[in-house]
Amino acid sequence: VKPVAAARPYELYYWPGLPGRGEFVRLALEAAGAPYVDVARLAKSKGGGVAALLKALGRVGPAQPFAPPFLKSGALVIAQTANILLYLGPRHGLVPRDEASRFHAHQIQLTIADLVSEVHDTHHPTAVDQYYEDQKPAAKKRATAFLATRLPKYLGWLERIVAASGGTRLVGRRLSYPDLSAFQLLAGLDYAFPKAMKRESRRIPRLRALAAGVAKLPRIAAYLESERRTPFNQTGIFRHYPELDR
Ligand SMILES: N[C@@H](CCC(=O)N[C@@H](CS)C(=O)NCC(=O)O)C(=O)O
Repeated sequence: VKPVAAARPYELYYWPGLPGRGEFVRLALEAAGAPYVDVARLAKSKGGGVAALLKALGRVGPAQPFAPPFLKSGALVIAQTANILLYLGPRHGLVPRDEASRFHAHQIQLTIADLVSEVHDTHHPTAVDQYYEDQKPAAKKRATAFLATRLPKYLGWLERIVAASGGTRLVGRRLSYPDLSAFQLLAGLDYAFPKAMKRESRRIPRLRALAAGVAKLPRIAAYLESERRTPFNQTGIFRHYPELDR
C-alpha cells in the first residue's frame, strides 16, 4: 500500500508586521487547521522575509499577482483575498457545497472587500502612496462621511443577511469563510473606530453574536492566543486615529 503523501503546506504571501488583508486568509487557514507557511514572516535564512515576497510578486506570468495577499498551492498562484477564499472554502469545508451558497459566500466576501477598501480610504483618501499626515483634512472629511452613511449601510446589510440566513451565520446555518471575515471586520472596526462602533453595535446584535462565536471556535481561540496573530497597529488597514472617530 502506497503511503499517502503529506499535503504540501500552502504558502501565504503577505506583508509582515500588520494583519491587513492577509488576515482574512490566515483566519480561513487557521479555522481549517490547514498547514501553511507565512512566507514573509519566515526568517530570511529560511528563504523568507520581504525579499521572498517581492521575488514571488515579481515573477512575471499570466497569474502574476498585482498585490499581496497571494497564496501558492502547489503550482497554483492565486491573488485577491476574495478569490483566495473562493479557492480555499470548498477545499476545507468552509462553504456549503451547493452552487448558490458558494456564489452567495463570494458575493458577501467581495462586499467585505469593498468595505475594507473604504476603511482604507478613510486614512488615505487622496493618495495610497503618501503619508496620512499629508492628507489629514481630506481624511477627516472622508471618515466623517464613511461613519455617517457607509458604515451603517454595510453593517446593516450584513446584519440582515445573518437574520435571513437563520440568525446565526452569513451563509446558511454552518460556519463559512465570510463568518471568519466578519469577525475580523468587526475586530478591525472596533480598533479603528471605537466610538462609532459603540453606537453601531445596538443595530447589529446578530453580527456581534456571530463574531463572538467565531472567536470561541477552538482553533480560532488558540490562534488568537498565539504569536501568529498580529495585533492591529498604525500600519494596517484598520488604524486608530482618534480624530477620525466620532
Ligand atoms: N483587492 C485586493 C487588494 C490588495 C491590496 O491592496 N493589497 C495591499 C496590501 S493590503 C497592497 O500591498 N497594495 C499594494 C499596491 O496596491 O500597490 C485584495 O483584496 O486582495
